[in-house]
Amino acid sequence: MADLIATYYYRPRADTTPEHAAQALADEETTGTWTDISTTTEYVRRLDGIVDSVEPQGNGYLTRIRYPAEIFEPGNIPQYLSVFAGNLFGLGRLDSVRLLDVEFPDVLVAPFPGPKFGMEGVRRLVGTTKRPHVGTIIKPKVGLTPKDTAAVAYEAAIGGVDLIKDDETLTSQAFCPLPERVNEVMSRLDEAKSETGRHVLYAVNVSTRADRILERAQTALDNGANMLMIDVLTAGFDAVRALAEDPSVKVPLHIHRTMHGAMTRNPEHGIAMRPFARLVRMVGGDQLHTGTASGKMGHVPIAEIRGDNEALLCRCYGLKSVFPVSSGGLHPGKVAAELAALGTDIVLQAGGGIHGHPGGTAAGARAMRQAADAFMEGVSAEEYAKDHYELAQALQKWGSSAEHS
Ligand code: CAP
Ligand code: MG
Repeated sequence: MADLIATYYYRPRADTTPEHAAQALADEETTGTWTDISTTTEYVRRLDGIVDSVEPQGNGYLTRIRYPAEIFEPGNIPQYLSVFAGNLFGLGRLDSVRLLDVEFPDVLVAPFPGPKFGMEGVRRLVGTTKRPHVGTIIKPKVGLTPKDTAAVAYEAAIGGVDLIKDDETLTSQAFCPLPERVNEVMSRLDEAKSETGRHVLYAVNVSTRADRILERAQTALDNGANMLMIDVLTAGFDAVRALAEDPSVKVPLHIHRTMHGAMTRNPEHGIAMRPFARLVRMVGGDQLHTGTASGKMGHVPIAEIRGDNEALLCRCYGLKSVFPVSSGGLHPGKVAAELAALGTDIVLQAGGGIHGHPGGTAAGARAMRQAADAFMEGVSAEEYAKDHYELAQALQKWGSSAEHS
């Protein structure tokens, strides 16, 4: 049985050598504790964590820790996390520690069916092959009634988006109960479909308490939902899994990562996006936010985002690929920079960058699609804007730059 290997960046406390600090981490998460103990019988030693390597990196060190696969209960994500992303973050012998990546042995991935649709399945539903998908988040993120939410969705669909989604904080509050919202939005999307012939996805945020998530998903499906959304870090990996593995859920799952910044943002401490991306693929997310090259959120090096997207797209473990989502502070003037940096197998989302368009939501959606079309045709946004009015208006308002918002 192959082992699980986790890679960490860390800084040891001043009175601790790098080797001792890495060993303390391996011990804490496997058979050891802070002192010798009399209860460690010899046969337990096969479960010892092994420090494979320690090398200098930046202000600290990089270590690869080998965890025997037998330590893990196959298929139990909370238990996996408690080992390679558990107590170690609080150990006093380390001033800081960041989990960078995890290599899973086959035996620990085998219990997971992975995405039901994956990128190819989502593309098939929408009818695309190569071009990036364009999506929008209904804004304002909270406050609209179901009818007004549906009116915004209709405008976005008419303008040409492939995907409309709830924002991460909208679930089923009194001002916009989920059943009415889904019902209204889906009937307006039907209207748009009869006018344009295009199938637009609506990702309904079903995040809620663990024991009610299936029921809520069912309510969304009963009201016509053709995609579901889960806030994976606040609802939990098993919330996604419960939906992915339920045979009655026959729609793709859009995965938002709200709260990730608490763990991913500090380059010296926490958890990088990579392990989360791998877990989301295992539990069955069909598309996942991984960040932008030029948007409004914290600036992650582009190479890191590319690596995260590669973890979603690579041929591995026999799992379908996950559609990466680039979102946060995007507008038509940033489309070329995103596609050049991250490739065209991507969902580009814009909330403010569509609903803030001077011509309104439909014009904003058109401008985003025009910017994507321009890139696919190898033409600059400025050139394309000469005979695409909505794009011209967007560039006039926001400009076109690869600088972060
Ligand atoms: C984007 C967004 C998303 C962020 C999350 C927001 O809206 O809806 O939640 O993209 O970041 O509320 O900010 P705008 P990430 O287009 O109006 O910015 O995808 O990096 O997790
Ligand atoms: Mg949002």
